[in-house]
Amino acid sequence: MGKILDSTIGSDISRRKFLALSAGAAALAGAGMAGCSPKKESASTVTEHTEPIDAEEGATWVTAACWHNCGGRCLNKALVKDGVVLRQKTDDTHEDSPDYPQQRACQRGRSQRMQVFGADRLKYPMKRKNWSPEEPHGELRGEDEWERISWDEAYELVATEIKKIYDEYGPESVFVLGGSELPRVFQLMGGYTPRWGQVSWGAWPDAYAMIMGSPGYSSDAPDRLTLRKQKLVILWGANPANSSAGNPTYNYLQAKKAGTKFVVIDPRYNETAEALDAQWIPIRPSTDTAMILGMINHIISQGLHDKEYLDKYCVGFDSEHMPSGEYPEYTYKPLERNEFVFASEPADPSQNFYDYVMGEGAFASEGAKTPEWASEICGVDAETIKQLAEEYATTKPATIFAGGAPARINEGECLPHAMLTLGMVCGQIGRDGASVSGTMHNSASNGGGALVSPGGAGVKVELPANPFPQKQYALNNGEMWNAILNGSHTMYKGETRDVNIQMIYQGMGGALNQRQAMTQGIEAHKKVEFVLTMNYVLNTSAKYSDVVLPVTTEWERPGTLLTGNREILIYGQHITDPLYEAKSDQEIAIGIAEKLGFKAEEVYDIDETQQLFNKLAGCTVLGSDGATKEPLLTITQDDIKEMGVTGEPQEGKITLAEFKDKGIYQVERTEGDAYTNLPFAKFIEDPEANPVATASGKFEICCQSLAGYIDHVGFSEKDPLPKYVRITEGYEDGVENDRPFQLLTQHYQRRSHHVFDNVNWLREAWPQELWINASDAAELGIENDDPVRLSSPYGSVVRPAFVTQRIMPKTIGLGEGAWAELNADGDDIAGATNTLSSPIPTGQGHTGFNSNNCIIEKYSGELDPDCEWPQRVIFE
Ligand SMILES: Nc1nc2c(c(=O)[nH]1)N[C@H]1C(S)=C(S)[C@@H](COP(=O)(O)OP(=O)(O)OC[C@H]3O[C@@H](n4cnc5c(=O)[nH]c(N)nc54)[C@H](O)[C@@H]3O)O[C@H]1N2
Ligand SMILES: Nc1nc2c(c(=O)[nH]1)N[C@H]1C(S)=C(S)[C@@H](COP(=O)(O)OP(=O)(O)OC[C@H]3O[C@@H](n4cnc5c(=O)[nH]c(N)nc54)[C@H](O)[C@@H]3O)O[C@H]1N2
Ligand code: SF4
Ligand SMILES: [Mo]
Repeated sequence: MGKILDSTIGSDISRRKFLALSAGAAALAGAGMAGCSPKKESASTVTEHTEPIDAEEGATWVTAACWHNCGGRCLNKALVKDGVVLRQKTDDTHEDSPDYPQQRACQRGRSQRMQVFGADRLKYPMKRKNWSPEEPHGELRGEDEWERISWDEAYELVATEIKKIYDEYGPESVFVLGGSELPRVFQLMGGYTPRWGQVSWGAWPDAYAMIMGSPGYSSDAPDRLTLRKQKLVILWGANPANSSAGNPTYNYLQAKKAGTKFVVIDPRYNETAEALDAQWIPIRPSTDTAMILGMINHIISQGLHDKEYLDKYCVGFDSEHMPSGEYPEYTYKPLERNEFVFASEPADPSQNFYDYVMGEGAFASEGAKTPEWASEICGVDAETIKQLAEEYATTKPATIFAGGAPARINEGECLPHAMLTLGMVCGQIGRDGASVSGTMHNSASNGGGALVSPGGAGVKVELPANPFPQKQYALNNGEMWNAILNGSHTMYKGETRDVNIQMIYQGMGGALNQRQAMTQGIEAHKKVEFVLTMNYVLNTSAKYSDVVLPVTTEWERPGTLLTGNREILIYGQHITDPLYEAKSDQEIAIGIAEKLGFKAEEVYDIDETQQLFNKLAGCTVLGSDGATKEPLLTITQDDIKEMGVTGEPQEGKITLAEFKDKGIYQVERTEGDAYTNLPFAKFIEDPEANPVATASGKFEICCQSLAGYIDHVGFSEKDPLPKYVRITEGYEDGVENDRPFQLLTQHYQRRSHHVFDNVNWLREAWPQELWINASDAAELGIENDDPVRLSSPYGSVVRPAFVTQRIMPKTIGLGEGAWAELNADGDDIAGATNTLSSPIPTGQGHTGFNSNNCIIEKYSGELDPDCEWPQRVIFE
């Protein structure tokens, strides 16, 4: 303890505060750590305190931000005394009811204090011992020791290095993996190379936009009250109980109580299927398109398709209704590629969907896409395919909610296309709230736009535009490591460009751990001249850097407004002053800019408190007419004075004091109110007057613009029709290449991606285990909890097996986001899924994380539980 205290002298936190803080942490640890005794280095072992502390006297409850990209948005409160958090709780601002629910936090939010006050917080600016601008010794990244440096030294070093790289190699040599603050300085310096590509929704975004003429791939879904009127809901590779904590599963339960039947199609009997007691249809990963085509074939064979709907609202179903090539002005432009020209040729009538799926006309030799044909590929028996097909075609309204996962595959565009086509064939899109969409994450169970929103920060500095902003100049996720190692990347089809990346910057995010092919990424990190990371923990990106700058968490900043759930806005407040020497990203950006000769005002013209005020003053809520935006907050001259900002008093629905006190504004919903979301209702009512923004003005089963776009991007090809294609690293490849196990990298309760993976409470509660089917385990002699090794051409992980019937045979499930930990044999004993994934650029530039063929074997070594591993504590 003495050592820890010594090292905090001169830092921002006082001795008294640190003692209390440690006591709080110890008490918390005692409450939560049963069964897992962390080693000395752990956050939770600072136990020395001699006097009992009446911790709660004079403490107050403050709304504590939970700011992660976790698919939820909930109210967390912290009991704070002198900047020390004693306890946490969640929403008790009003009585809970299904219509007006509390916004209750998950286990991660409730463990947040273990992250913010963890012993492994980055405390000081630091550099790698063997790194200097003259001799970088890149080969030692990830292995070298760390040296504490002062902020002034850090700014000087970073600025000198940046200047050198801009002078020697030019702005394009600076690669920004993510993070929004320092890039402002890079813009002042002449620009930088960005990264691009969809990781979350797989192939949904561009495919949906071009097929449906709407950007609402996630929000074009019934709101939670309309949901209760859906008679059938198919959760297709969606697991909101895991991946949308908060209220979505509760909302689904209300629908179930109202009579909705739920079906879950997933290689795993997932937690949502369990909670809803849904019909579970296990399926082979990445073969869903085959199942969908089998369903459609059966629906048409039975005469259950909605011919009238198809004729009126869609193009491409049969030879009579093909796209004409005469397009109205194209309205939706997702592409950032202005030079791209859309197809203007009429489609060949022989290439229609009916003939394809029924095996007729030009497709006679390919054969019909019958349920039996589908069953061979997807592993679902033909009878089940027929049963679901008939049920979906005849139960109205019925909605399909897809997760991102089934489309998070290589060449993935046919999946959303086929699923949307299934909806069209049954007339199930746009009637009575029914829809087909990738409605996961924040919008799971509750479609529609935000009802309450924050204002803008009001930063008015006009930065010079980055001359390399477009996809052509950015490095795609699937190509970036290769581009660094080999000096070239794809601009668009047939056109590559040379690049010479010499600096990697990672602000918010952790691409090294969270993008494909981490082992290749590590090589790329070792190759360049300089790697800089800003974070509050030593995540994988920080570990492989030269200079690491410690940032504050949201709890140490002036406050923040949190969005995501359409009905609520959360006001997270200042909980504690910056811990140790941490600074905000903005402060750091300014510090570096000043060393480069810029003025602070050239980066930000107003400070973070003023930015917060502007966001508060600009908060709006949608009026009861569902159209007019009204100011949310009443702000007085005294409020302005108290915040020490400039602004004008204003009138709104609630006072700033009330918002601060509750920490949340929640729009009350009633049956039939103006906040009801009925996707495409206007188009269905009058398609001529309200065309959708596709090339043809209708829903496109034959979508030339999507095919043309994919072709233009240049990574893979897509037919204008939704066809089953054998994908790279899919089921068929696995069988053929003797890597027959398909890896699913599900989003896991222990973490929000790689955030929280350092929290021992969560490690203990949710082990990083590898799901394997009991029949496969028996064949390989693997028993529950046995350590096993899973390998691909890119790497290998070792983890304990969870032997279960809850996963499809020849499928492995492993939660994504563990912090990679490579041992001397090169095995990643933490089980980061991107140790195994391959760098494959594909489709619209998305990432096929779930196309990953592996082999599995029993592991002979020992493996301690990861909740007993030492934390990454650099300085005490
Ligand atoms: N194999 C596989 N890989 C996947 C996925 C998958 O399904 N399978 N899913 C993908 C998906 S959908 C996503 S969205 C990505 C997410 O991956 P990332 O984009 O890397 O995001 P997070 O894991 O949320 O990491 C956020 C990081 O930012 C840091 N941070 C938080 N706040 C701040 C701040 O204010 N300033 C700074 N400087 N740092 C901050 C946190 O400590 C953390 O290290 O992962 C993808 N990776
Ligand atoms: N706890 C937690 N929640 C999160 C996140 C997190 O990291 N942790 N991340 C958030 C973010 S940024 C995102 S993008 C979302 C992601 O949300 P999702 O993409 O919906 O989540 P996943 O867990 O990847 O997959 C959902 C289900 O799909 C199944 N699945 C996988 N492949 C296939 C397939 O080929 N076919 C079928 N039918 N099913 C398949 C998986 O077994 C899983 O049960 O989650 C958000 N929520
Ligand atoms: S779901 Fe997300 S926002 Fe809600 S408590 Fe959990 S981690 Fe925090
Ligand atoms: Mo995501």
